Amino acid sequence: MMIFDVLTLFPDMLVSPLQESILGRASKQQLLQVRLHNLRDWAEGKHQTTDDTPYGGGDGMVMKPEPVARALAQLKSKSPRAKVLLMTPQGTPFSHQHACELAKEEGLIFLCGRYEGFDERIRQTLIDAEYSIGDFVLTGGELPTLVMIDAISRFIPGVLGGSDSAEIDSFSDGLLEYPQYTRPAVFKGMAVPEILLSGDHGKIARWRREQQLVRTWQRRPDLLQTAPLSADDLKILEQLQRPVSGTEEID
Ligand code: 4GX
Repeated sequence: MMIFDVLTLFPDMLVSPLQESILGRASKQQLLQVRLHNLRDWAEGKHQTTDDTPYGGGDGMVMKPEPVARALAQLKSKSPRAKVLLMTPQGTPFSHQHACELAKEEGLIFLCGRYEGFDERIRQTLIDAEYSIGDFVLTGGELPTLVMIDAISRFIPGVLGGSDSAEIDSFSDGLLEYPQYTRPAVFKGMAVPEILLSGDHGKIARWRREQQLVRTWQRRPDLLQTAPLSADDLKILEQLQRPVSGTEEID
């Protein structure tokens, strides 16, 4: 069973998302366990202070190193092989590939920052990897932690049932997904593509692959640099790049 430890000042932020739907089911089935820890429990003094003003001046607050160091020492003593992860806009862009690899670990410890983040000496000595979930600034590391736990859990065997298999999902083949349709056959005057009603599974598979390539080319051309493409795929992409017949220049 995969153990996720989360160290945060706001453990309640994570409770309901982890109880619902697929993650809730996986917890009940003991495929994973998320243990939430309040950093304040390792703070000292009457006010259990976890932050302080930055040396050198400036706006905002910085999280003090001692409570984090004490908390991580205790969590690591219980999960000695667990990797400690920090979520920050300065981290490595988190991807499908990272989710897949992290799912093979036996434990992960997520350190959630608030304010301007942690004292640099925490980052230097106690963190194994830093990830960013995108180029925007959030109010803390709690939502990135939820995003990462969700994405990682999908790769834990048994978490996705038969109807929600990870293998055939977006990104496992490096391309965007093809469009999906369900009943009714006509909705607000828009018909489902005829080929999907044909029952010809070979044709349907080729149409879906073509849709994946078209969408990826239109929306995320960067992904085509790394996606594994067949000779047939390249032929389809060549046709997309060719100008519409009748508009080509004559020389
Ligand atoms: N992808 N944030 C973390 C506080 C902080 C700052 C520095 C540690 C070091 C974010 C993101 C993100 C905002 C989470 C600042 N903690 N994290 N927080 N985008 O914006 O991961």
